[in-house]
Amino acid sequence: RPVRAVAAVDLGATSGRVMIGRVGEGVLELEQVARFANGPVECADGWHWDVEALWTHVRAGLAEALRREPAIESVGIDSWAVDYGLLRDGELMAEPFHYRDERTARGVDAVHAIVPFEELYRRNGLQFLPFNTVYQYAADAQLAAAEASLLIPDLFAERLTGRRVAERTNASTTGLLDVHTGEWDTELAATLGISASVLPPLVDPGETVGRATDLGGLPVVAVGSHDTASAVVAVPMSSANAAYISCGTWGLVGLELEAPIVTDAARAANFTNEGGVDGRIRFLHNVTGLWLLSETVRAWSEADGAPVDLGRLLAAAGSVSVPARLFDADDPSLAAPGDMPTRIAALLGRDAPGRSERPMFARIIVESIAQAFATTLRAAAALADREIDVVHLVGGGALNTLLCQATADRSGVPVLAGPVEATALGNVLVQARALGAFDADASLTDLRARVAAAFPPRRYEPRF
Ligand code: LFR
Repeated sequence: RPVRAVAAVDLGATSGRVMIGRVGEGVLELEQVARFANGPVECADGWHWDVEALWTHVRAGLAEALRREPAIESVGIDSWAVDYGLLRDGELMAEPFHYRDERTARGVDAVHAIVPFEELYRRNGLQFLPFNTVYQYAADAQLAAAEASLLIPDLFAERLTGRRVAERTNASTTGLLDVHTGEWDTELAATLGISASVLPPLVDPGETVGRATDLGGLPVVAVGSHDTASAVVAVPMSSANAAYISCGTWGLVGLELEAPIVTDAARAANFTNEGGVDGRIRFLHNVTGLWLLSETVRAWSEADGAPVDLGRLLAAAGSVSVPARLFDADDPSLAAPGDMPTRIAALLGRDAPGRSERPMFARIIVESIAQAFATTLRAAAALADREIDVVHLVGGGALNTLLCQATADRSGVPVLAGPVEATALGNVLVQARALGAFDADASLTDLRARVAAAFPPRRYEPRF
């Protein structure tokens, strides 16, 4: 088989990238074409995304990818979940809100007043996150006037192809997808006063969405457009008892299952059942991940008037002794953008390190994240009745050796770190399979074996 080339657009909450992926016999490669910063933008009415800036980067990145590799056969887009743009007369009605904007609190009360959380969980299987799309809709005065609501990757696919669809893995994060059937729960939507007409037809990863007229008719192929769904495709799991942590802005900690678990215990532990590629279930919990570190570094850089070097900070953090006192990485006070060092110090109280002890502060953050990972892994094992024997840590967090080692130490199981660009790889692999780069019936196990061969993970043994 010849080497096939595709383009992957992967938009994370702190950075986005456009990649060329090459797939063939013994070949699985990524070439980064563009990388750009992303983040919350404060406007008069709250925190938004700068979708137009992202769109400019995406278009320029795709043009450059095609210039470098004219053999590209398709493009796939993934991004963070839950956020959406409303369309009327073919135009975006407003800049999409950022999920960290606190308007969602109103939506939570409004939804739960009509449908209690217990019932929601039975229907959609989602952990409670105050920003799940269904809560955002309840706080969005413009929804009633919209023709369609498109999640971020679907919004960009629409701009490229003119087609309005909802890719299923990402749609599963809205709260309006039936966790048992994978179809829109139109009854729930109606109960909540959400018109079914704004919910576009669902498509599955691997289906062609349409053709990008501005890119010479290049097909846009649906991938696991929820970034975490794409990341899980490229977790090189080989053990049936493997767990994963997809660690970027968030640490998504859990298991891949064949069927959802919506028991009272799963609900109480706040575990989610998101839709995966090939109909799998991503049974996981959101742990606040590198957000704590990136927001802290941002605050220090602002205070210093000069960028703080994360690499050097982490190296210094590695040589201080393991802190005795940690904080709860999932504390709600850490969710919104802002002065992270002050908020973390408030949680640590009298044990907070002094202002000059930045390496110690960074170490406490890393250890606290690792501790939350370990606790969540234990909960996942208990809820799914599985003995976890290895944890794959993929995403940007795999570069953080301190975090990988601390996760192994605190969870008591080996950590296999990498690939760093799991999300882009998962995006590429699903497109490549749709193009016929593998046997037609290539399973996720086959795709993961390719990943393991091309990107051998780095192993961290628990030290105690
Ligand atoms: C990770 C992620 C998580 C989702 C959060 C908000 O990038 O997609 O899976 O819970 O961002 O969308």
